[in-house]
Amino acid sequence: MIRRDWTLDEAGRIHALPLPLLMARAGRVHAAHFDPTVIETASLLSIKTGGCPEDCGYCSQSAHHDTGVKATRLMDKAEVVAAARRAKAAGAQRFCMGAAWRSPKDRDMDKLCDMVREVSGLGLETCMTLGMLTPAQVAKLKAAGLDFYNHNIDTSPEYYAQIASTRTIGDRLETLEHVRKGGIRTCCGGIIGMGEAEGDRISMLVTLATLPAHPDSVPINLWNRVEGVPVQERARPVDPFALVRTIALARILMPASIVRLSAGRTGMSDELQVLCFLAGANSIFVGDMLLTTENPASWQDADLLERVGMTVAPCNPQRTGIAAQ
Ligand code: SAM
Ligand code: DTB
Ligand code: SF4
Repeated sequence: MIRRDWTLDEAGRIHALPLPLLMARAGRVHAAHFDPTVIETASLLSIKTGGCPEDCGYCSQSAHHDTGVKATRLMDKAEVVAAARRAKAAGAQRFCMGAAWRSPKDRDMDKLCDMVREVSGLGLETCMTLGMLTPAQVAKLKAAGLDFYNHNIDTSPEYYAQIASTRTIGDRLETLEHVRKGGIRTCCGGIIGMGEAEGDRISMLVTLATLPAHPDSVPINLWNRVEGVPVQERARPVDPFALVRTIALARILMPASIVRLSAGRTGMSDELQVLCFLAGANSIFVGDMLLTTENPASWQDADLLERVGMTVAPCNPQRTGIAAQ
């Protein structure tokens, strides 16, 4: 059953279960909605890097922080399509194009829509993450065939002001609403390891799980350390079991959503990644790079999945996209 009436109290009690009980519950929910041996893969490309006007305290691409990331212009379509071809050849099912913008300029929309059409034409699922969108921009991307839009809430409503001041979590939720109402599937999650409290992780997941529809994909990022950003001062190492608990709670609260173990895998042991899969994560980013930071090499991921008898395939395609309406 898909519920959207979770309370902080109830989620907190689930999160606090002894780990074997939490894992068993998450495992049951996972197996009821997905084949737990199957991992979905997505590939990321930064189509416009750095120089972003937002001041997100965790991000290497904000113009407010001195991180050494060089700002680039929006890539040409041909370059993007070539990268998508390579991602498909490497086995990715979804191609996610990210831009370091607060929101796209209307003059860029035709070019972005052309990219969506061509990448879709290769037989890949398309995803974009471009910052805030107006309903008119959503309609254009939808008409071009965009499958998913990524727009994370990043942390709890309570902690949000500590990590960004140029926007509110309400702004994020507004764009998500435009995307949902415009008929594009939503990808929305957050980051842990930015110095937030355990309660913030629970509150972030309850915020997602009580939206008018659960996000179709929920990326859980472990903050990938970048030098020169304010979060550096706040960040605390995350207990591996705290990450597993976050994944398990996401799986239990949003049973039919794809839960993606996203940034931060380079610092995780094989065993921790597999614990996250057992807790209900069923997607990863593949390819050597995320946007500006590193990701495990493809051979490492292939080797890991093979050793534990897991395979890469579309995640029960008949079930994806059915998250609570
Ligand atoms: N500018 C757009 C936006 O903010 O939605 C799209 C790109 S932005 C880099 C996409 C997401 O990447 C952010 O919402 C955040 O969750 C994640 N992210 C950024 N820097 C990160 C880091 N150092 N570690 C983990 N996740 C990060
Ligand atoms: C998401 O939740 N994680 C991805 C994707 N959505 C766009 C981005 C991770 C970025 C990690 C930091 C970097 O590479 O700059
Ligand atoms: Fe810009 Fe997105 Fe980075 Fe925030 S997370 S600074 S909006 S690229």
